[in-house]
Amino acid sequence: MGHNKFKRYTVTAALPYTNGPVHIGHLAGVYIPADIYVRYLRSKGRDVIFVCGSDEHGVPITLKARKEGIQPQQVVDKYHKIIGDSFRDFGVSFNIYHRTSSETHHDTAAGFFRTLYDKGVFNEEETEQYFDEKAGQFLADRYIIGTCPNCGNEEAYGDQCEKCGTSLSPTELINPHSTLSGAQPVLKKTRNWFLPLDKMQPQIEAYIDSHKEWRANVYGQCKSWLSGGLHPRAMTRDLDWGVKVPVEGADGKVLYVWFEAPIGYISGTKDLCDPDLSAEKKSEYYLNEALKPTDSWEKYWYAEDTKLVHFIGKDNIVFHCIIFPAILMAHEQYHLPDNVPANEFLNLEGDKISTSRNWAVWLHEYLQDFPNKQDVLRYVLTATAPETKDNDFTWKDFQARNNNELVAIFGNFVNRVLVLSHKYFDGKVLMGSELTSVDRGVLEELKEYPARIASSIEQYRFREALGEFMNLARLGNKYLADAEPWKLIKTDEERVKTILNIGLQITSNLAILAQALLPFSSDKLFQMLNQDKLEWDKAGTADLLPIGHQLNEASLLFEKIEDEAVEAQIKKLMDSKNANELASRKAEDSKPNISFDQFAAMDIRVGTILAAEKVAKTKKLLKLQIDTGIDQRTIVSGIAEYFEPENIIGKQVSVLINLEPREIKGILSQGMILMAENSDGNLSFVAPPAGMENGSVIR
Ligand code: B3M
Ligand code: ZN
Repeated sequence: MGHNKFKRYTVTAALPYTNGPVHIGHLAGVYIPADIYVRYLRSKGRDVIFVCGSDEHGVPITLKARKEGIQPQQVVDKYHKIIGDSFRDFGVSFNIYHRTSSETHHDTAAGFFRTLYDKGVFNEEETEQYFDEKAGQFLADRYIIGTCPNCGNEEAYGDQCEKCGTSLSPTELINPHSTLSGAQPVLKKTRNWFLPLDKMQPQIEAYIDSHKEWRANVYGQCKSWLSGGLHPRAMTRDLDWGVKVPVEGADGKVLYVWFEAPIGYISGTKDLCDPDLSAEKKSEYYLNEALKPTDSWEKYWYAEDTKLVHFIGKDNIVFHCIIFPAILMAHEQYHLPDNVPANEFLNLEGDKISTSRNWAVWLHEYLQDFPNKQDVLRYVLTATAPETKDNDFTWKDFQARNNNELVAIFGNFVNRVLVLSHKYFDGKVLMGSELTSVDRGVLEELKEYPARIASSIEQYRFREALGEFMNLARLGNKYLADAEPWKLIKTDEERVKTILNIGLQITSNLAILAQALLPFSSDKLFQMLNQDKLEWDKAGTADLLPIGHQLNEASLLFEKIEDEAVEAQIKKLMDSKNANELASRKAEDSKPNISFDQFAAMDIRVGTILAAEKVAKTKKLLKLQIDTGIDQRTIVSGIAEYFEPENIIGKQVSVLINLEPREIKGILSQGMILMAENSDGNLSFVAPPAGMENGSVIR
C-alpha cells in the first residue's frame, strides 16, 4: 500500500531490557529514528500511536538480580523508572511507555499463548535440558558457561561465545558448568511447547518475499535464516521469572521471553486505548495525555489499513521478522508488520558499547552533563546514524558538528534574521522593494525541500533527511551572507525589509521541518516567531508570516561546546575503562595447599618502622630498623620503588620474625615485612589495626 493509503499507524520501538539504563547506542539504533518517523507523521496530521515499554523478563534481568542480591521485581522497578524518565526528558514522544511485568501484559501474553495452544499450533515435545542439582533448577542458556568448541574461550555462554561470536547450544560447550552454583549440570528431561517454524516456513517465506522493499540488511538476514531452514523453537522455558504458561502441567515454566516481549506492543496499546486506565497506571506507563489515540486497540492491530512499523536494532531482526509474524499468522486475527527498519550498531570512541564494561554514554547522565542539549545529541546521532553499517560516535565529532553545523549554519542563520528584524524594524515582519531574481530563485529552491525531506523520512532514510534539512539552512545562510542587509541598511532600507522577510519565511519553514528532526529547536523557533505550530504541508511557501506580524524576543538556538566539556567526557570514559580493567583482572591462582602445622610455624607480629634508608647501589632495597616488641632488628625489604624512606617511619607493619636470617648486599636481614600486591602491581603494607602494641601476635 502507498503511504497515504493507510488510515492509521502503529509504530513501536524495541522494548529495552530493564537491566540497565539506555545509552546512545540504543538512541541511535532505535529510539531517535522511531521518534523522527512518528513526529513526522504527526506533523502531517496522521493518526499514529507510538508504543514502547520495559522488557522486564528474560535472563538479563535475573542475572542482574543475582548479581545485586535483590529480587527481579526490584531490578525492573528501578530501571523502568530510570529508563522511562530519561526517554521522557530526552523527548522521545511515546504515546505510552508500558511494561511487561504489568498485569495487562501477563494477561495479554498468556491469552495469546492460550489461543495458539487451543488451536493446536504448538507441538509438545520432550527434550533434555541442563539442570543444576545444587540450585535445584533448570538452567537457561545464559546460566551455563564452558569452553567454546570453536575458539577455546573458557567463558562462553550456553547460547553464544561472545569472543568469536559463534552461536552455540549448551550441549556443545566443553566442560559446562552452572553460573548459579558452579556445579557441573546434568541433562534432565523436560516438556515444552514448540512453535513449528519448520512447517510454517512457506507462509513465512511468502511474507518476507512480499517485502523486498525492506532495508537490505533486514531482508538479507531474513533470507539467510530462511535459506538455512527454520527449526521448531520452544516457546516456553523452565524458569520462574516471566509470564506463567497458562496450561495444565506447566508448573515452573514461563513463556519464552521472545514469544511474549513483542506482544508487549499489543498490551501497551490495550492500556493506551483503555478509557478507564487509572491515573496511577497512566503515570507508571508515562502515558502522554496530549497524544490521544483515535481508535480501539483492535483497530491498531487487526485492521489491514493500519501500517505497522517496528523500529529495532539488528540483533532483534529474526524475532521481529520471523518469530513475531509467525505467531501473528498463527493467531489469524492480526495484521502483519509492514516494515522493520532495523539499524546497525553504534560504537563509541572506536570500541563496542558495553553495559557490563560501563563503556557507554548513558542517556540520563548526558541529560545531567548537557542540560537542554537534547537536540544536539539527536542531531549528531542522526547525522552519524548506523542505518546501513555500524558507525562510531566520538566526543570530538559531537563537538565539531555542534559548533560547525548547528551553531555556525542553522543557529547563525536564524539568529541573524531574528536579531536584525528586531534591530532594524522592532521585530516586525515587513515587505519592502520588489523581489529580485535572486529572491525568486531562493523561493523556488525552498519549494522543493518539504517533499525531499518527506521522501527520505518515509523511506526511513533519516540521515539523508537531516542532510536535506541542513541544506535548507545553508541556503538561508548563504542568501543572507550574499545579501548583506547589515550593509544595505544604511542605503536601502526597503531592500532590507524584503531580505529579512524572506529570511523569516525560510526560518518559519525550518521550524515546520524541524518538528520531526530537532523538536526542541522547532518549539523554540515557533516561540521566537510568535507562531503556532504549523502542519508539514504548510512548508515550502513564503507567506507563513503575514506583513505586520510581531516577532517575539530572539535567543540563541545553540551554543558552542568548549574543549573542556568534551575532554571531561573522554576522561570519564577512560576512567571507567581503567576501573573495569582493574576489576576484571583475574587474581593469580592459589599456591599448593600447606598443612596447618606449616602455617602455625610462622610467627607474625605487629612491628613499627623506626628508621629507613635506601641500600646503596640498589634500586629496589630499603634497610629498615624495626621494633618487633621483642627486640629491634634490621630487615631488608624490596620496596624502595614504592615508598620513600622518610614517608614510612613510624608506620605499623606486620612482620614475619622467625624467617631464617640471610645476608642481602652485606646486610644481615632478620625477618620479612608483609606486603599486599594489587593486580596493577601496586604494593601496600599489610597494616595491623590501629592501636595494636608492637609484638602483638598475628594469627
Ligand atoms: N528487550 C532488546 C534487546 O534485545 C529486547 C527487545 C525486545 S522488543 C520486543 O536488547
Ligand atoms: Zn568462541
